Amino acid sequence: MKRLFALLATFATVLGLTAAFGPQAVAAAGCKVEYTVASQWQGGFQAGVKVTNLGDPVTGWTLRFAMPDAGQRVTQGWNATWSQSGSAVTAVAVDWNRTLATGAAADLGFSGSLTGANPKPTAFTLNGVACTGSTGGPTPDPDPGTPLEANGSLHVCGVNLCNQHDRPVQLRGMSTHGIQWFGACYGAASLDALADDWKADLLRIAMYVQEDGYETDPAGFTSRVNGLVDMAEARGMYALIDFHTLTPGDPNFNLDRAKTFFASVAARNAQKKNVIYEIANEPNGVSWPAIKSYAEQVIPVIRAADPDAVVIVGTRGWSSLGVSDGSNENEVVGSPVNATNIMYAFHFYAASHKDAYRTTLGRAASRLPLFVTEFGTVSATGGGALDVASTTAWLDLLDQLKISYANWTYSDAPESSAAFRPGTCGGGDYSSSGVLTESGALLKNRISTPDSFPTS
Ligand code: IDC
Repeated sequence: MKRLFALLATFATVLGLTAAFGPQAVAAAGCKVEYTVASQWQGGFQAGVKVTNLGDPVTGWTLRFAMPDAGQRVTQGWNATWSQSGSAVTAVAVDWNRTLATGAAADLGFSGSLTGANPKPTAFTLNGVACTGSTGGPTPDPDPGTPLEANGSLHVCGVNLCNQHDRPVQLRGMSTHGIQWFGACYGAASLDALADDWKADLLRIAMYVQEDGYETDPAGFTSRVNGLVDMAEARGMYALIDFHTLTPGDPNFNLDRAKTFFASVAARNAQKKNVIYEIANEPNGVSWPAIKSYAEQVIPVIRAADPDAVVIVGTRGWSSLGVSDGSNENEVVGSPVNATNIMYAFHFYAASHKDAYRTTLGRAASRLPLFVTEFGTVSATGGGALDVASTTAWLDLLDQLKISYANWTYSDAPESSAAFRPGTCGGGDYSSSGVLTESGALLKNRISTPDSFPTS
């Protein structure tokens, strides 16, 4: 036997195949699965499946597991292609998550039907290997401080947003509604709730330019925005200053106003670590070259006063990277804004924008730094039914790609995208569950989970 081995080894060396017989030949494999039931109701449930690759990087993967009984069925799944035969469930990677580096995770989920109790599935395997692993590592600092303390000054690193330790981070937070209409929603109590109960990292300050916004009182709106920047900072949150252009859709219509506004807020806030600038909410009915030209005139104004802050540029088709106009990210990749430390905005409304948009985002995320500065759980009108499955698919994808987001809206507007029930901002209670809408409850659940920002 020994002889045979020696012979084989010699043979291998001669053929230059030592590695094929050495320990390196055995690809390291292993995985960990975290299965969570997010919600359950009569006859159904929704579950999340986070699978972490603990072995060598894989390109293309299949996750299998066994439902405890065949009456428990996947009815709709996301972030993978799902199938079920008897009790055996299969989830195959989709384009945007087929590559899993060592330690990387894919977040999948599904809605299921249920006949009896809801015991956990068993026998999880990734590419045929049992998922028995644990990721180990140091336990996170029990008191990492506020998001602002943990991350400090932000900058763009490759396609990511990075913190003071030069490590990628994802900020999760909420957008105000138009501050000209819902000012009453942004006082000390509501921002305390956002920081303390929601544990949000980010407040987006939506300053409309038209519709009774900035153009009617530039000094007044500039000072309101600055006040909100300070309130966010005092609570350890980042502030995203959104120059909320919408109608007309060509940001150049507001070029002079943008220059005046950003020169002022950038000078006033240059020393702060918590400010991010979003220079045009949703360009629409306008070409990418026109948006790029606007950006290349506004960004230098910001840089002159505040050289190192992150700036976010809206994209074509209501910040859809052009998808809503039949285009895609190629126009930006092929002709990027001539500036550094910038990101591009991507917006979606979960009930209106689904797989085609997710596919574009997944592909674009490895080519462009992206920030979801606004999204809704409902239709693009801001109303209609909450789409839980699509919202969950989106948020799982954003978590996986470490893309920051702000949800429309932290307000009590009489529309289903609002987080609070109408009338909430007239009272002082932003904390009890009774004041939340369905959308608010879902978002608060997602945003309040621990951040575990990298600390070194
Ligand atoms: C909507 C508001 C609604 C308001 C309307 C026009 O929810 O109350 O009447 O704007 O100002 C966007 C925009 C955002 C929209 C939102 C929902 O950025 O201003 O808010 N939406 O329609 N893009 C896609 C959807």
